[in-house]
Amino acid sequence: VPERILSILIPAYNEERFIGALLEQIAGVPLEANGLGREVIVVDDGSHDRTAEIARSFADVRVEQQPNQGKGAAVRRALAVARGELLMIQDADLEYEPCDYLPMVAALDRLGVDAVYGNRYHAGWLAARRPGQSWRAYLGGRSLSVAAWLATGHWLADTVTALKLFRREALAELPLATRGFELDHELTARLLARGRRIAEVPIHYTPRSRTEGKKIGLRDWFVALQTFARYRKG
Ligand SMILES: Nc1nc2c(ncn2[C@@H]2O[C@H](COP(=O)(O)OP(=O)(O)O)[C@@H](O)[C@H]2O)c(=O)[nH]1
Ligand SMILES: [Mg+2]
Repeated sequence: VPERILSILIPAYNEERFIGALLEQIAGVPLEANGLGREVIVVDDGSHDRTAEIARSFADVRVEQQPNQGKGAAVRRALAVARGELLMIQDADLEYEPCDYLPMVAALDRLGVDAVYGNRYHAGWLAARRPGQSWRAYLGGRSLSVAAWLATGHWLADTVTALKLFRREALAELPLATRGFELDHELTARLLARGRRIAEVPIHYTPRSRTEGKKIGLRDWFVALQTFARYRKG
């Protein structure tokens, strides 16, 4: 059986504080021992810091650079060059952890679904807000689950999670159009409209604050609503 490759796609914008530690953590994930090949792609989206330089110091990491166009554009650049049949989107800022890759791949295979999303909200509703997570981020994300459900008819506990795993064939057919944070929601809406199945698996999450560099905001919440509505029919 030819070994499957897991492509890890990392959009990075001014992440010099985190990118090195992230790439070291990825190197420590025993993918090969679990029958997977690996490909790591960092798309430096016009950073003004040492993000690209640090990423390039890792021998097995492919680094693409482009002028700043948004997270979605960086993810799409990575998708365009990725060779794997399994595609994992991983943020560069260590809010999400590589130790969750193998459980997500296992769920993809066990359930036979087209995508697995990392679910941060697995402690039940009362305990669901994560330590250190702002009410704004928490309620923003959870309300977008309701919006996505209204638009698509499918319930995802954590639709705005950034740790997402896809089978290549499910993504390959999508005529993607967005370039910002809303690419996540375009993917979700278009996949569900095509009858693709998305499962959720509990993951680790360590939120970071605006002062630590979080960039998503209220405007993105409105854009998310629009995006679910716009692509709900595919
Ligand atoms: N390519 C690109 N990536 C970005 C941009 N802004 C943020 N990112 C990356 O997208 C990921 C998520 O950004 P972040 O600000 O942490 O958003 P949040 O955690 O979803 O609130 C991180 O890996 C960032 O480096 C941007 O303008 N362009
Ligand atoms: Mg983040």
